Amino acid sequence: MSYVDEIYEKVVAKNPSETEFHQAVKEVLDSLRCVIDKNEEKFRRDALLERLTEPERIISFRVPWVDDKGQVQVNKGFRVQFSSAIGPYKGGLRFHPSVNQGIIKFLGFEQIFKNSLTGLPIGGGKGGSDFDPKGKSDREVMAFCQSFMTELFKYIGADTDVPAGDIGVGAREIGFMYGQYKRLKDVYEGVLTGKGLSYGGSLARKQATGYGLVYILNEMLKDNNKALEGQTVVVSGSGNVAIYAVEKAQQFGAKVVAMSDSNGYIYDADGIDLDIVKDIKEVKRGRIKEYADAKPSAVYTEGKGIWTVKCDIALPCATQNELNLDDAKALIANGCFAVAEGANMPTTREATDYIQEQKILFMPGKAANAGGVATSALEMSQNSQRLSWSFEEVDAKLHDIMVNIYAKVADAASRYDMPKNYVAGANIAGFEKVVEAMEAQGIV
Ligand code: NDP
Ligand code: 2IT
Repeated sequence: MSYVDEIYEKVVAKNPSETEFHQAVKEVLDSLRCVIDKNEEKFRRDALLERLTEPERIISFRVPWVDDKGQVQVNKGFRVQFSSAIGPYKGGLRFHPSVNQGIIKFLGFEQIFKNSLTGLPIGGGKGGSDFDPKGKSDREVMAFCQSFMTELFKYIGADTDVPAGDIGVGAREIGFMYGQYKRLKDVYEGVLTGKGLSYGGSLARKQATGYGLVYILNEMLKDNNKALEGQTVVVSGSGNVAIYAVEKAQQFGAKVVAMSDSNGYIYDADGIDLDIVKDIKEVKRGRIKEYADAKPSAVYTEGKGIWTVKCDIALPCATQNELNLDDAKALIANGCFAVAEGANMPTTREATDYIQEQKILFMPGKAANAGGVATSALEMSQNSQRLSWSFEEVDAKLHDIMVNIYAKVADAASRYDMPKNYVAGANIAGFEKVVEAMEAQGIV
């Protein structure tokens, strides 16, 4: 059996029921086959893939907190410190009821290659909790965040592990966690990114993932003799990534006609009015349904189904496995010619394979959404320098980083005779730097 197949079997056997982790590992290993096979004996002797797929450390802990009725609640907390080969562990925290160890491991594993692609010195990590911030009061969210950090602070630090936001973790949660870290450790350091601007945050971090997604999409389109201007775009989700993807796509002259949340989706033939969405989501913490009350041209549909909306370009920006094979077929039947992943692994493996077979342009999340973590790394640099750069400076750096990622991904795909296979290109290019660093540092 080939080394790659052997490792995939081992990963499944050793981590039963962690299906998202299996899925992420399989996709990466399938792409790396051509690289590993060339040097199989050496990689096998060095147990390179065993080391790459086993996190350096997993911390899992109890998070007790008191709700507004005086009832004690208990959640699970996690931090997976996956790889420090190229820098301190870096990756977000996700607060969502679906969170379990397998989901955090898939996200941490993806983060290793994504962070490598940014070209910046950051390793891979991820964390979170099955806590659901939805419907909780600010006091309850604060109580939870303080309890979560009371355990997590022991394992993180500006040069060790630097968490940030992800689903359910935005400026409010980062603020509460930062306050508690500072209180416990008595140091004012850049231990989290995505901070508020008044206490060490970076301009453009809030926009970075969505803007970066559109910057790399634009590169991919240009390289394939297409343009974003005048295209009809569908964006799933209506959180941080989705909102700023819509904003930048509109700035490039695209027309965005649909967005969603976990309850349903809105279709607005006149094009989404983003100020209304921002007010509903960023100010009122409301539901996307409310958009149709505010905008007469919009129709709200309950449930999944956003991918049945006719578009040229699809940007899944909500969550993993939200775009399945039927969705991919519906998109392509409607003339969609490009998909770029704002979320982490939003496209199922079957859907990804189908999209690639149909020769539709496809940019995988670990390249397409890397602008968020890249700008987090820029926030770390500013914190170390005790300086703040202007919005334009950070945005220009983000733009350059995304252009570079596109070039690296396209180049790796071509070098291995798979031109335009950006899935393979991203996995190979991300892997190359990590493996070089691992080999240089010996058996650790
Ligand atoms: P937010 O919490 O701001 O928004 C998440 C959005 O996705 C909401 O509209 C939410 O709807 C929807 N959503 C979440 N879970 C589900 C689900 N199970 N089914 C359907 N819809 C769902 O998160 P972000 O925008 O930060 O993150 C979105 C994606 O982007 C995630 O995959 C994340 O890992 C990825 N990402 C985020 C980065 C960042 O910088 N924030 C960086 C790179 C990737 P509802 O409100 O109804 O739950
Ligand atoms: O998935 C991701 O890259 C993020 N949630 C952002 C991580 C970060 O450290 O900014």
